[in-house]
Amino acid sequence: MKFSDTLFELPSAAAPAPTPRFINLRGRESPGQPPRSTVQELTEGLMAEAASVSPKFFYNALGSRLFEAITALDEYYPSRTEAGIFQAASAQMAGALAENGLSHPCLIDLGAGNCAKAMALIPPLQPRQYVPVDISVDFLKDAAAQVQNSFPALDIVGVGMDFSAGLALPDEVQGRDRVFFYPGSSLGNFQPAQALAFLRHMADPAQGKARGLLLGIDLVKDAATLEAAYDDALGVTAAFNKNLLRNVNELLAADFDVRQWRHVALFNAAQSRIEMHLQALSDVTVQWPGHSRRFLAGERIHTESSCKYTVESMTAQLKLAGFRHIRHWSDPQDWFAVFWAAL
Ligand code: AVI
Repeated sequence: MKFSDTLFELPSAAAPAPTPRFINLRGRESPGQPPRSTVQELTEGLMAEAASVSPKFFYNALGSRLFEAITALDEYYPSRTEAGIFQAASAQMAGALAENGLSHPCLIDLGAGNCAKAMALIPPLQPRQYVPVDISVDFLKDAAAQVQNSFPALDIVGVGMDFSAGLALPDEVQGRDRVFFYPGSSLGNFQPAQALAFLRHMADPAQGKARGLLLGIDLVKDAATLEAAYDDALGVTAAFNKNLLRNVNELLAADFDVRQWRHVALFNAAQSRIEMHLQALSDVTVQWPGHSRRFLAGERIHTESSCKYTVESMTAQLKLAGFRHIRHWSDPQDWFAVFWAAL
């Protein structure tokens, strides 16, 4: 049977889809017992003069669902714009991969979430192995099982890990023909210098072992459009931002009162990034074991930066990271771009 026949074979009643393999590298994270590094990282950020919490702490189970809701909002144009680009150009993308000898790649989906974006790319890209990776383990397990249901013959290895800390993937992930799929402008959540380091790490033959990268990135545009995308009328993004405090409460046994904070989103043009903050509505003292922090009214916790690139600035980043054969596709308004970059 040809590869394509087995990949798209429908599940029959007699042979239910297998449960995909799943490797959890996140360690034990029951409430009250997060890894020591998590406690340390959160404590350092909250105790800093300019307090901050990494955006990775948005994504507990509720946060992942709230993010899914954000992607359906009218104001949040990145998801639908990127989906339109994939729909229009996925055959050309498959052609670009094939030109680089990657007709049946190992597709590594960074921050896979509900795996919906990759599901649409599996038919045109025909991966030999699909590796969804996410920090939100339970959410990912369910999503990987759904992918397996749709593609019963596809080799799937789900990996629960914080890939912002490194890309050392388990041995079950094939080492050759690796194509990283990093959609949704998630690279924008790193500062440009960190983004470059991450791209270099991906391309390193001793680390990520990438042969190619499919990258979705949001482009610079007018401030009003950008700010509306991060401060929607329904308040979903505000809930997503404030839910981070609930996650911190759970991880640190802290006592943030969500009602004492307001959501702030602004475009910092000088740094070409949207910033999200939580701002104290009045003086508040927050406590967790061994620590206490007083925030004055108006003081902020920086929770996310979402850097916006131009086609030129992202091309330059990819070149600096060692990628060659770079091309991109964008929408008619040039609001978003998908890059293919091969080594
Ligand atoms: C996941 N990441 C690319 C989103 C972004 O646009 O920076 C997260 C997000 N934050 C608020 N809305 C969406």
